[in-house]
Amino acid sequence: RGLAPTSYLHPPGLLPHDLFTKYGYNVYLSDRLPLDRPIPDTRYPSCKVKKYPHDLPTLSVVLIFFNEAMSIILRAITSIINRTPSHLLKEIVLVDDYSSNEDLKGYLDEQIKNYNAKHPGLLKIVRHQKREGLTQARISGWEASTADVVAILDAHIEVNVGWAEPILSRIKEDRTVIISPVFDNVHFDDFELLEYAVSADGFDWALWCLYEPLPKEWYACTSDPSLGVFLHCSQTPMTGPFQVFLGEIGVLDGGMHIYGGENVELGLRVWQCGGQIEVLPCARVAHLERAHKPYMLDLSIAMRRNALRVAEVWMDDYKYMVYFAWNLPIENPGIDYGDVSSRKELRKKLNCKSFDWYIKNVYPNLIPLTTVVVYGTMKNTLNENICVDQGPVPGNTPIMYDCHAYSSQVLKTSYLTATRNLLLSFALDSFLSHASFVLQGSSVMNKKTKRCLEIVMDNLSSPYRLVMQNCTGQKWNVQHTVKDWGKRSALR
Ligand SMILES: *[C@@H]1O[C@H](CO)[C@@H](O)[C@H](O)[C@H]1NC(C)=O
Ligand SMILES: [Mn+2]
Repeated sequence: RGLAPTSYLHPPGLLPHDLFTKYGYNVYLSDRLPLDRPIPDTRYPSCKVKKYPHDLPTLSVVLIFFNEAMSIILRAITSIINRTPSHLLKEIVLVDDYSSNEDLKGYLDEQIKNYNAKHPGLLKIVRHQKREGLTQARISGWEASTADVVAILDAHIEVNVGWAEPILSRIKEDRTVIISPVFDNVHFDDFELLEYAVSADGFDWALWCLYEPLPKEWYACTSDPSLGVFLHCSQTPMTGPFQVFLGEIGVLDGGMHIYGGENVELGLRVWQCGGQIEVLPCARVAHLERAHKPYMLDLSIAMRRNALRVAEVWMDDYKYMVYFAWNLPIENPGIDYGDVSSRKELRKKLNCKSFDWYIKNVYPNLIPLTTVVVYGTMKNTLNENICVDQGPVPGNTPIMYDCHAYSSQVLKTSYLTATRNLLLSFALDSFLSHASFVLQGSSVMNKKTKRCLEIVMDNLSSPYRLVMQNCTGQKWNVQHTVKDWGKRSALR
């Protein structure tokens, strides 16, 4: 097995370490690994013996990149050509989100010509004229695709054997199913493949994707582990193949910035508008996870904005839970999430179901925060520059600390239940269980001991301490109040 062609090797002036810093993975090694290197077949045994029809829908594969190393892109292309039946692979569409690396211009065009000399019309490239972000890049790739089924992937992947047939055959069975393959992990340093477990990705109220355990039925002896599992979120890198059904419901929300939230938006739109999303254990794609993201801006800013877009368009009265999760006031959150009117129209036009239907029928594991009445930071009226804080040892004794409103001070999951008990989430739990907190600006009293949560200053030079003591009439406020909670009948 020969080495990779050397024409794209990086100039000797760049040390392996510099390359690593620039790209976030071991480019020095990648440049020297064969483009057609074998990778372990991570499929279940039942997948390997499964038979699929010869006659299946055709496939366009979209590969998105931004300043990716040339050897990585060429290896992705090579794996797709070698591991997809040629009668099914209609084209590979490269989408360049305005890279600045020189080799991704003329040299890449030459490579495309070479591939097309061997496989006429197979490779296409779409180049953005400015940086437009992942979501727009996916949309551009989708729009340039002409096959029956479109698979949208990052360019730092290698598809594994037999990856396409299960996807195409499932979509042939049911055209409203959106599929994700299982993504295994290519290590950024040694490029070894690590097998990842199948998981049913879900999300939390901040709309971050997270791993959900698989449903129990799936593990039952009688079940076929090659069958699909429901997905609620296509975990970012894990953007699976999309198909024609998406053309009807729209690919992604073009109003989203950079990154984050688009995966949950897609999930909700598909489920609420009559489709479903599945992960197929027999379809495996190896994904290179960077050690660091060299060009990523502060993710949480774009994520928060995108989350509010999703909440406003798709979540009805449940949208308030997204505001709790991000500790934002429901009125005037101070975030411009852009114009969502066309998204709301789309939802109406497609006659999509409610979020209440979705959470009750499709995603019962997502627990509504219906008892929240106050959330955010908690201050004593004696001194409003300091906030209750979980302290240096989470789960230990809470302290008073200068207000910064980062997560250690946010009573995100503090609940004021119908019986008006304040259950403070973090460390205060044991300290304060069964405290009563009737209204904003009232004392916080432990109903058993009749003692109050208060602050004391031992002498003028020491900071305030948080204590339980005989009540002296101190009052507390929590940052945000849910004013008309309980009037929202949909949430009961
Ligand atoms: C707290 O109040 C109780 C009941 O009124 C009283 O017996 C006790 O001495 C008080 N403790 C302090 C430290 O003032
Ligand atoms: Mn990726």
